[in-house]
Amino acid sequence: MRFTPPQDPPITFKARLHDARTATVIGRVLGLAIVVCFTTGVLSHYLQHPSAWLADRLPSRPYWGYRLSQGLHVASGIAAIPLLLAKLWAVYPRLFAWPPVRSVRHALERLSVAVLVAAGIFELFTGLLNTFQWYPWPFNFVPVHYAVAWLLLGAMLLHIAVQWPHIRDHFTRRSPGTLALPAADGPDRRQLLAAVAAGVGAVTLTTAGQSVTALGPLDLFAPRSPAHGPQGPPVNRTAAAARVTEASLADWRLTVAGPRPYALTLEELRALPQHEVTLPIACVEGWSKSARWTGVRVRDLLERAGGGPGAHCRVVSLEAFGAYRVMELGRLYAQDPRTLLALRLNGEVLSLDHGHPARIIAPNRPGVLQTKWVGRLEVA
Ligand SMILES: Nc1nc2c(c(=O)[nH]1)N[C@H]1C(S)=C(S)[C@@H](COP(=O)(O)O)O[C@H]1N2
Ligand SMILES: [Mo]
Repeated sequence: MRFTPPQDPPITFKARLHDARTATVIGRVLGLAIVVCFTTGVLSHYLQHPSAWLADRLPSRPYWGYRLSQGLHVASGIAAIPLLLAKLWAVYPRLFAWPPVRSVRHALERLSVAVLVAAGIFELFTGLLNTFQWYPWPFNFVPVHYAVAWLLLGAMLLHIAVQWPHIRDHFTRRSPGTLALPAADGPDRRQLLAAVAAGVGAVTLTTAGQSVTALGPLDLFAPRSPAHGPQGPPVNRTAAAARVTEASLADWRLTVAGPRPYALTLEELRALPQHEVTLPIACVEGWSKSARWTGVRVRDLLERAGGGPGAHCRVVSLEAFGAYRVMELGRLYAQDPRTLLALRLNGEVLSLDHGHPARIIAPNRPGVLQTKWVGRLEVA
C-alpha cells in the first residue's frame, strides 16, 4: 500500500508563500536549529545533573567546551524564534482545511502538529524568559523545560516522518507530481526567505555578543552584558541575595573533611602554592566571559586531606539556602590542574559578589556549578 501524504487544503490559500516548498525551506533550517538546541540542551542537562556513574566520567576538557555548547544552545534557540514564526505563518492556512478531520489518521496527524507547535512555542518562550531570569509561571523551569524538550523532539521526528514525501520532493527537486509542488521559485518567495534570513541574522548578531567577545559591540539585546560587572564578569546572584555579608565572614575558615580533616584561615590558604588560570564563567543563561583566576589547586587541597588520585569532592557554600549551595565536583574536574579554589579574579582579591573569600573555578563547567562563598570541601 502506498502512503498518501496529507494534501494542501483544496481551495483556499493556494498562494506560493503558503505552499509546501516554502514550508519545507523554512522547516529544514528550523529543524536544524531545534536539533542544535536540543543536543546542546541535553548536554547541559547531563553536565548539571549527572548520575553517580556519570559524575566521575564527565570530562573537564576542552576547557571552553561548555562555553561553546551553551552559547550555541541559547543562540540557536533565539534564532529559532523568527524561524518558528515564519514557519507558522507559511502553514497557517492549513488550520482552515475543510473538513477539519477527514479520518482517524488525519485527526492524529493534526493532533501531533498541535503538540509540536505547542511544545516549540513553550520551549522557545520559557528559554528566552529564562535568559532574563524572569519566571512568570508556577512550575520549576529546569525540569519542565527539559521534559518538554523530549516531547518537542518526538513530535518533530513524527512530523518529519509524516511530511517526508514533501521534504524528499524538495530535496530531489522532482517535477510537480502528486504533491503539486510548484517547480520554480518566484521573486515573492525569494523576498520572503531573504526577510526571514535577515530576521534570524538580526536577532543573532544583536545577542551573540553575550558569549562571542568579538560581537560585543553589537550586543544590544542580550539580557546581561559580559562587559559589565565588578572585576570583569557579570554577577547573577549577589552576595546580598545569598545573604552573605562581610560580618558573616569574620571568622571564616575553609574546612576540608576527609580521612585527614583540617581547616585553614584565609591567610593560610594564601600561603599555599598559588596557581593562575584563564577560564571562562559560562552561565547556563547564555552569557560567558573569560577571566584570570588565582588560587589553590583543588586537587592539592584534597590530597592534603588524604584524598587519593581518584578523589572527587562535594563543595558546600556558606549561602544558607539556594539551589546552588551544594555542588559535586566529579573526579576529572577535581583532579584537573586548572580547577582552583580561587582567591583572586583578574589580579584583585575576589569581591564579595564574586564569591569572596573563596570560590570554585573549573574548566568545561556550567556557571551554576562554579560555587561562590565556599566554606567546606568534603573528600569522597
Ligand atoms: N553559592 C553560589 N554560587 C554560585 C551561584 C549561586 O547562586 N550560589 N550562582 C552561580 C551562577 S548561576 C553563575 S553564572 C556564576 C557566576 O559567577 P560570577 O557572579 O562571579 O560571575 O556563579 C555561580 N555560583
Ligand atoms: Mo548562571
